[in-house]
This record gives sequence, structure tokens and C-alpha cells, in this order.
Amino acid sequence: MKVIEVHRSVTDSNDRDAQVLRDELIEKKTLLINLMSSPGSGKTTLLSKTVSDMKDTTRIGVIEADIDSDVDAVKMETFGAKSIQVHTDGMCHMDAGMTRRGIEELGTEDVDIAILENVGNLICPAEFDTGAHLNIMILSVPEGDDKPLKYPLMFSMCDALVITKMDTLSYFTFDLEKCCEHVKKLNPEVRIFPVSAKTGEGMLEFEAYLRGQYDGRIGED
Ligand SMILES: Nc1nc2c(ncn2[C@@H]2O[C@H](COP(=O)(O)OP(=O)(O)O)[C@@H](O)[C@H]2O)c(=O)[nH]1
Ligand SMILES: [Mg+2]
Repeated sequence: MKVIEVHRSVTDSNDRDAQVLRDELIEKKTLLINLMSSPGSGKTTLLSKTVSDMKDTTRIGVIEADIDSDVDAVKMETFGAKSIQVHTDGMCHMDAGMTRRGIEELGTEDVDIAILENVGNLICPAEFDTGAHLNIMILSVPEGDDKPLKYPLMFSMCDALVITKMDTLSYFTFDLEKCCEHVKKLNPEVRIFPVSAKTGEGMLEFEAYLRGQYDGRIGED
């Protein structure tokens, strides 16, 4: 497994670097998605399911960002995804320069959608533009329906919210309707996908959204 060490960018122009990366990737016909959540919410599991469901139509590449270990990248490879692991030198988020390094290692030629599994954290990743075309966040049922009230920035800046582990709904006091209400108040445009990566519930809708975003932004050819 290829592991690369990435370090905090030396430039103080993260927003500009992010925009340059975003534009370059459109030229290269690769859609970049930044996937964020708390540790253990289910990012790697959702990705594994998405990659295996979509493999006949869409080439997905994965950049696994972690403070240490290559556990997630090794897991992704077993599901047939081209993947690399980046270590963030102790940093709790990825910035545009670090993401560019990851993309360079991953390569874009045989990748339609590159997904960055950001470091598990609901605070820092929300503050740094990675250059992604889409920011997607995951909230899992066991975390509670009031999480949007505790971490409003992350819920405000994401384009889509995946509420995962729906198969566990009967074991927790999680009010899906109330949760969606909190989120929509912060972010009226957000798309919400209740799913279970374990049973497959809701996955088709989420995958159709990803494909639609690719076709809409990159083109269908
Ligand atoms: N019941 C259930 N468990 C899940 C689901 N998605 C993930 N998990 C479990 O949650 C734990 C953490 O998942 P993982 O994908 O590693 O989370 P990450 O840290 O966000 O990448 C693992 O034990 C998964 O098997 C789901 O949809 N339903
Ligand atoms: Mg993971």
C-alpha cells in the first residue's frame, strides 16, 4: 500500500489554491468529493458499498486521509477501488495543497470521481476548502439527532448530508424528521440521504445523486 506523508501547506492562500485545483480537475474530467464525519460514523463503509455498487459505470478513486495507519486504504482496495493513503503529519484536516498531493499520487486519467475521506473530525475539516467540487458529510444514527445544533458550521457548509446506519434506528432515540428540520434551518439547499451501508437501504438514491453530479459538472461523454 502506497502511503504518502503530506504537510501543512506553506502558502497562506488556501482558498485560491483550492479554486485552482477545482478548475484543473474539471479540465481533467475528474469530480472531487470531500467526505467528512466524526470518527466511526461510517465513511469507509459507505465508500466501500458505493464503489462496489458503481464499479460498472463509474471509476472511483479514493484518497484516505489519516493521522496514522493505512487500514482504510487497504480495505478500499479489497473492494476494487484505486486508493492511496495520505498521512497528515498530525493535522486534523486536509487543506488544498495536501489534497493536491493526494490527487497527484492517485492520478486522474482513470478516475471519474475521486473521493477524499477526510480525517474524522467535525470541526477543522469544515474550515478548510480542499478544492472539492462537492462537500458531503455523514451523520450516523447513534450520534444523535441534535448534532446539527452542536456543530453548525459543518452542517451549514455541506452540499449533501448522508444519515447512515438507518438499520439501527429502532435501538436509538433518533428523530429523523427533527434532525432534518435542524439541518434545513442551517442549510436550506442541502440534499439529505437516509441510508444504511449495511442493508443497502437508500444507497441507490445516493449513488444516482453522485452520478448526476458527475454528469452535470463534467459531462456525459
Ligand atoms: N449497523 C451499521 N453499522 C455500520 C454502518 N456503516 C458503518 N457501520 C459500522 O460502523 C463502524 C465504523 O465504520 P467506518 O466505516 O470504519 O467509519 P469511519 O471511521 O467513518 O470510516 C464499523 O464497525 C462499521 O461496520 C451501517 O450502515 N449500519
Ligand atoms: Mg474510515
